[in-house]
Amino acid sequence: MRMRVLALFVTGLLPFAACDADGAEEMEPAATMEPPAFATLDLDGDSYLDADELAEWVDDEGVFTRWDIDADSELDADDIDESVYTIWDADEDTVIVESEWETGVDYLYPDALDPGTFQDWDLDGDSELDADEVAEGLDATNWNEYWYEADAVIGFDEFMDMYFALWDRDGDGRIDSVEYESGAEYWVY
Ligand SMILES: [Ca+2]
Ligand SMILES: [Ca+2]
Ligand SMILES: [Ca+2]
Ligand SMILES: [Ca+2]
Repeated sequence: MRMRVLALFVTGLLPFAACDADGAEEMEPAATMEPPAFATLDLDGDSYLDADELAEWVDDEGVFTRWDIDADSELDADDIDESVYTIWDADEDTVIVESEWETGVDYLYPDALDPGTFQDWDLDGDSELDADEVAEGLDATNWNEYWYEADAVIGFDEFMDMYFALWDRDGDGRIDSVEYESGAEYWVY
C-alpha cells in the first residue's frame, strides 16, 4: 500500500495527502498513518497510556475522522463496519481470508463475546469474507451492540470508549507498552 500511495503521490494524483493537517477542509486524511513512539503519547511519563493520552493522539491525528467515512462528524454502524473491514483486511486485497479473520477476531472480540467460526461468517461458502458478510457477522455476534448502541450514531467520546478498550487488551484501564505496540500494529492503518 505504501508503495502505491507513493506512486500516486509522485505522479501528483494524491495532492491532498501532502497537505498539513490544518489545511483545507476538503482534505482527505493521509492514506496511511505511522504510529508514534509510545513515549511520545505518554505525556505524564508513567509508562502507561490512559484514556486521555490516547484520546489526545486520536484527536490530533484525525483517527476519528478516518473512521468517519461519510464525514458527518458522527460514526454510525456503516462507518464502523467499513472501518473495521478495512483494518481486518490486512493485505488489502478486499477480501478477508480465514487467517486474517482469526487475527482480527483476536483483536476485536473480548472474552465475553463469542465470534463463532469463520464458516459461520462465510455465508456463501467461498472461503472469503466480503464487506457484507463482515457486516452481517458483526451484527449476528452482537459485536456492535457490545461496543456501542448499534442503532445510534456515536460521537468522539463514545468512540474513544470503544477504541481505548480495544487497545487495552487486559482491561485494566491503561495501555502498557506491549499493548501499545500490538495495537499500533493492528489498529493504525
Ligand atoms: Ca501516561
Ligand atoms: Ca485480505
Ligand atoms: Ca464469502
Ligand atoms: Ca492494559
